[in-house]
Amino acid sequence: DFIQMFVRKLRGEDQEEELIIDYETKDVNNMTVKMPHQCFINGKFEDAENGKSYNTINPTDGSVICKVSYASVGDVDRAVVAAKEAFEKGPWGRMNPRDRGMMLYKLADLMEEHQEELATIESIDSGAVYTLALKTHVGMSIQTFRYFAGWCDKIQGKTIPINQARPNRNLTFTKKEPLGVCAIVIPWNYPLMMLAWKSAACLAAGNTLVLKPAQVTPLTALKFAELSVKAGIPKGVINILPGSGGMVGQRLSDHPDIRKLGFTGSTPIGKQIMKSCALSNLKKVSLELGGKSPLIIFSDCDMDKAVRMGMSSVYFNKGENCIAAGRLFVEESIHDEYISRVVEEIKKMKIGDPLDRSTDHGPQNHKAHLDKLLEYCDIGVKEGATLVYGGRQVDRPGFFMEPTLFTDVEDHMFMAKEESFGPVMVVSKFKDGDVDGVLQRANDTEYGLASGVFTRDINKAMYVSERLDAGTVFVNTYNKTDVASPFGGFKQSGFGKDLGEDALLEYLKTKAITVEY
Ligand code: TAP
Repeated sequence: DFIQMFVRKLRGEDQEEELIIDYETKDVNNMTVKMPHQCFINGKFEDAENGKSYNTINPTDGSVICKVSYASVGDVDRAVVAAKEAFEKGPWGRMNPRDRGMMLYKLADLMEEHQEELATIESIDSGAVYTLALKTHVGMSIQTFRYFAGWCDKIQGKTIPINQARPNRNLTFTKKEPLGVCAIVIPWNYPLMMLAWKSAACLAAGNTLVLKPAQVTPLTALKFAELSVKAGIPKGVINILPGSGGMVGQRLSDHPDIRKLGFTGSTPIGKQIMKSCALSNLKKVSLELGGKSPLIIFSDCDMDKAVRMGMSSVYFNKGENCIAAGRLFVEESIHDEYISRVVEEIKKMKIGDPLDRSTDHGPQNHKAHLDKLLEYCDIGVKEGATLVYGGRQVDRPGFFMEPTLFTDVEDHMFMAKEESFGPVMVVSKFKDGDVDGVLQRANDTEYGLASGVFTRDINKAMYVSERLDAGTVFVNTYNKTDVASPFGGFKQSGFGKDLGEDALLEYLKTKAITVEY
């Protein structure tokens, strides 16, 4: 078909060069998954330069899935050379934007064709419940590529009436240009989706990239690399390096030929990255960092909805969700009823194998994270918060934690301030009718990623959403992110949006050209 012809034309000399992949295969979830496990540099899968590898672990039972290449600084440097060459001299830079869009659509189609395989790999590598992995982790990744594919031929500048336009005949216009080689560093909670959110915007803008997945969840990123070759994306445009943050991530931040770094992860690492980006070559950065998102539930809410969505605001994806509600403020008159309704619902949650279609709650992503969550709960108990439910590891193999509920959490406590990033609902009461008081407490955090409010009073909802100091406000809903809507935080939750047109602009620079005629 046309795309295949086009792809062959673009690949030119490379068309005879077949992609060789040393797959790890596994029979799981009623299918055979084929997983690339090596570094992906300049269109080829290859071992790390120093031959090192590490094990990636299945959190459902703690078993080793396979060995994965452990990239070194030398691998980063080779990948950056390839990305620079692809940007400056390869077909990617010369291609017209509509054709670039076609390739990204093709990539999205291939991801869809492989969605069950991708979701299965995500499920075994990250512990994501398969049904959610299919719908959200993989489903939204596909939508993200389609959305940004559509932007490729709509990247436009402006004509600007400068003062000299008359009587001299001058014309100023702007062009939006790609930045060049971009680095992307992502966390483990939504491995493929975080890749998609950043890479799709980056590629649509015409850049090339070197991406480091989280060390604990590298497998869907490497599968994605394989699909990118099948979609005809030219060599060097996408490079994927599994490895450590301290080495690969740090080198990407320091590298003199990288012009932008897109990061999602913790606030302390974000600060370190920004510093390194500044000191090396002043590369542009965008940072999606931690959160402690407040959710305010007023007594005039739709109780059923507030219970259902309040639960998912915390327990969605085992709480490993950047916009998870880190603290719920419940109005005093409904507090006790709300808590007993939540307990009732927690008891119905099915904890188990994430590949089982009836499972609601899978294992935490990795062992160190589970340990940190258990310690988080211990601190809560020691400080005097009331542990109403859970707080323990589930007695079965793997890294499972009980969905947990704390009440009587006071403002000075560790739990009220620090993010858990796990299935821990942290509830505080507020006095009936005290809208300004609860707003003040909700905003008393250095984070500002997301927030939410439940009330049937539209005026109260508007008043509260105006005053919540966060990049996202959900009113009578939660977790409703969409590829077309900008996503990102205020304050120490970072800056620079993912998704929507705003994300595209993060990966473009503006050139002003003035002509006298
Ligand atoms: P981090 O420790 O910050 O790790 C994130 C990524 O940065 C990983 O790939 C990590 O590599 C890498 N990294 C570590 N040190 C680095 C360095 N010196 N230079 C460059 N890269 C480095 O976060 P995490 O524990 O994986 O993820 C949990 C945190 O991420 C939470 O705080 C959560 O709020 C935040 N998060 C935020 C969002 C959004 S959208 N704001 C989304 C998801 C998660 P390794 O693989 O070696 O650790």
